[in-house]
Amino acid sequence: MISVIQVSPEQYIRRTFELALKGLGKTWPNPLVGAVIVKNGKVIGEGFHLQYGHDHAELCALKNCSESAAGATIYVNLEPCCHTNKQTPPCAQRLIEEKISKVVICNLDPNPLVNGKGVELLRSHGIEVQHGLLAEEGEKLNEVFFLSQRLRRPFIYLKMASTLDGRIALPNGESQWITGEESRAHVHTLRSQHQVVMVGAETFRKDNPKLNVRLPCYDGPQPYRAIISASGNLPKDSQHEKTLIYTSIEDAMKDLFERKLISILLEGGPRLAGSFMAKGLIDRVGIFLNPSFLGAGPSVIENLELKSLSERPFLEDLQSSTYGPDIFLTGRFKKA
Ligand code: AOF
Ligand code: ZN
Repeated sequence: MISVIQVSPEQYIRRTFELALKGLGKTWPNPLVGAVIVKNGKVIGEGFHLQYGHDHAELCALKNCSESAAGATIYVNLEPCCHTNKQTPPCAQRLIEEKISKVVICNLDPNPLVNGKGVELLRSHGIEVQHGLLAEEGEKLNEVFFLSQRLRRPFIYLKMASTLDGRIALPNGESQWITGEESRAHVHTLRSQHQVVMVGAETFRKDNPKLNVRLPCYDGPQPYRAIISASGNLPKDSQHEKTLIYTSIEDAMKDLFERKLISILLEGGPRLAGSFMAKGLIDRVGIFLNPSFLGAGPSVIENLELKSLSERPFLEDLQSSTYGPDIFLTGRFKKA
């Protein structure tokens, strides 16, 4: 007896997420995209967007096809692009040429140059198009790209580390090693997933941090360092080629976006973090909590200055994990 295992469209879309994630940290300012091509119930090609400037996911999957893609269905987590004034040729046009018969999409592309036009172009050539499958999950996967396209500014991920009572140092300033080794190692993974690591001038002057990725066998790009300093008065060695210095948050947001630097890891200090938070400019928080108490000393967030309890910013969609002795919590502030 031959048994045929039916794979649902949602399962193929889930597979596109897995493929897309292989580009994490390398595709910015482009989104994470994966594609699966299925013909007669069999996967004949898979691909993903590996890096900015490289083939888009659909083209990569087509290049990997074990047979002609004519008559096949392509599953892709983002609407195929159709604009031409850019690095790579448009995917929708290529799918038409390859005689793909059906396109199943998770999210429409919020890029105003695409946004529904890719779907229209495919449909105008008689291709069946479905979209919106697992849309919420797809939004989470591409939260950085989607927010930066919609709000025309970079996505800010605030990384913090504190004791359970939210303190980061003793009143005398002693602050080394609040969290464990495993947490500190994970910070390097976070850095590898962002284009820019940002700190305030106070943190920079005090710790003179390298802010680079130090992971065994890491050969990916090193993030830019961005320093916010109202006075611009920084030590000489801060001026190396991958360092950007800004005198205000507003200048930083504008210039980073113009430079296509859209994924920013903000590493403190507490006053800068509070100023960003007060302006509604923090999009995701990741905090390492060491199961200990200090009872006194600076808090992980300063400068927030709320007028009532109801104003306090609330994280949603919390996820927790552990790194050695520490708990790691991450969540998002409500989307705009
Ligand atoms: C797709 N598939 O895999 C990706 C898409 O500069 P380019 O040529 O890489 O184009 C970038 C734009 O294309 C990007 O802003 C987004 O709208 C879309 N990304 N589209 O069909 C992909 N990465
Ligand atoms: Zn494309």
